[in-house]
Amino acid sequence: AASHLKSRCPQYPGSKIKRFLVPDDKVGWSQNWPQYNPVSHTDPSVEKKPVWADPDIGSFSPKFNAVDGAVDRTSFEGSYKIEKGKPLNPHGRTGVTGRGLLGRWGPNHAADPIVTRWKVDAKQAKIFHSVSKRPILQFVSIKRKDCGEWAIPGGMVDPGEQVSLTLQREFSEEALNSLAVPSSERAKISERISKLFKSPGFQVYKGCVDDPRNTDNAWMETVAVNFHDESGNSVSELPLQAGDDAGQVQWVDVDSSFPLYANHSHFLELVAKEKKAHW
Ligand code: RP5
Ligand code: MG
Ligand code: MG
Repeated sequence: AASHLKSRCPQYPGSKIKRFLVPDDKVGWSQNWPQYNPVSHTDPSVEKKPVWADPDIGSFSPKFNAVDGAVDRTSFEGSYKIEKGKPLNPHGRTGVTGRGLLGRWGPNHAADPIVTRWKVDAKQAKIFHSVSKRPILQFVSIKRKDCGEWAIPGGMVDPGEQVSLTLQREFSEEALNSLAVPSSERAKISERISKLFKSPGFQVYKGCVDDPRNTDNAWMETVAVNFHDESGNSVSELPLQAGDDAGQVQWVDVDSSFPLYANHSHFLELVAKEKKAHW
């Protein structure tokens, strides 16, 4: 249940909706709970049928647990159940039904680029943490406009898009503001950035995200990949500029005490472990 806390945040984001309270021992669908009376909620932004959203169930029956045309409706966590035509969140009850702010019924696939470098002093020497005695990593973090929380600059995988492209595109849009530069210069940014993103990277996590937007019938899943600038002369030299759904962007020390959106801290912990860095 530790990975299903933000999915049960009392107040549903961007609304006045209060989730039906789900205690830890009633999260699992296998727990019989006749009193469960979740609130149905689909945000107006989703109801007005934007291109990124599914229609309502009834008029529409997608192929769940399958790649449905260009939309990947498979889950990284195995086959999910369908009840009365609606998919059930593999991590259990959330206190809200419908899609809330999410466009897809079932899994909503995202990608999270974790771009890191070592924290160094004026002489380019690694800085070690006074308590853990380990070198400190820094990662590119954005402040989300929707909730004001610091986060990895991730975003949704477009229908049919390769995850490797989503990682690079979302990083460029949110941390380098590529959408605001003329297309001629955009090519230059993507050239510099694609070098780092062409390296295989370290796949940190693949699975459900404990996102506050999750509902009983719609949830976030992600592939989080670490791209590390070991020498500090690749991305470290690019000027960061917040764009799209990012309000601010900066290099942030990787540290367990820094609060992050959803369960992004967990992804950074895995990066720190792998790099034997301070956490
Ligand atoms: C999180 O939401 C993912 O981990 C990813 O960082 C992000 C994708 O959604 P948007 O940034 O497009 O809202 O669950
Ligand atoms: Mg984005
Ligand atoms: Mg985003």
